[in-house]
Amino acid sequence: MKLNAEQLARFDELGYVFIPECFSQKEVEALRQAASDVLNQQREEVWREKDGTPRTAFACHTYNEACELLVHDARLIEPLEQLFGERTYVHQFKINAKAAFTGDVWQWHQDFPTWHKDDGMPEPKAMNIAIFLDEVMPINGPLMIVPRSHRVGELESAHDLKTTSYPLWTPDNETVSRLVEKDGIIAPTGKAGGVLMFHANILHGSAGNITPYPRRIVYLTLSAVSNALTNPTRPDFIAHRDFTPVEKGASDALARYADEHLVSA
Ligand code: 6CS
Ligand code: FE
Repeated sequence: MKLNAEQLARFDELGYVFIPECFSQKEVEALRQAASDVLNQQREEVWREKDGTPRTAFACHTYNEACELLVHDARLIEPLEQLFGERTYVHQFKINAKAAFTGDVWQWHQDFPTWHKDDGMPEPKAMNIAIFLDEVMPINGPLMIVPRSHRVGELESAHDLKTTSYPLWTPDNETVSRLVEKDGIIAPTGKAGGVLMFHANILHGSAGNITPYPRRIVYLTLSAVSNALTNPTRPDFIAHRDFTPVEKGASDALARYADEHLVSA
């Protein structure tokens, strides 16, 4: 799947591309079952909120087949190859649970400072791709984005270790206010199966989820192969050390997996 001229222009201008209903309901259902299975496991790659509910499951593509198929999906790889003009490797893969009632905040941040400072990633030639596993609504902690903020470059940030159970480099409130005053905040919402691709320097965050509706999202981070990590300090299930280009699988691989494995409700 290639981005069209309008999507490319919007990405350049606003710093993100939203593709509603990119994955079919059958594919999403297979991924949702995979997510439930993964998030219930007790293992070091599954991080929890302060109250014990699962928050993030890292690297589950290494032990879950549906997640593995998603990593090789051309709908995710091709647009990034197009934007970077070269092939990509998998820097990170995770499921963020944002559980019903207890899903906690992600503070305002840019992704690149964390990759740069913690992993030694040289350039913002990497991007997060969000795949919605549940409907994202205005009320269940949608990802909020400050459009055009990718153009300001890497903001000064401090390591925030105390706000949530996840350490992150975050800019101060004055900086966030200044950017928001200029360009506002948007929150793409929509059905499960939607895909949101956003620039490594776009300012984003999300509020907690006190609704009964979970908001599970898969995040695949792909980086240009010329942009290999130089000094990773985080465990390899958070910042992968394999910089070989990711291969594209068959275009119907996930749909076929769903046909073979879906446990009907
Ligand atoms: O730790 C990381 O690498 C990832 N976590 C967040 C919330 N943003 C940056 C990055 O994708
Ligand atoms: Fe992020």
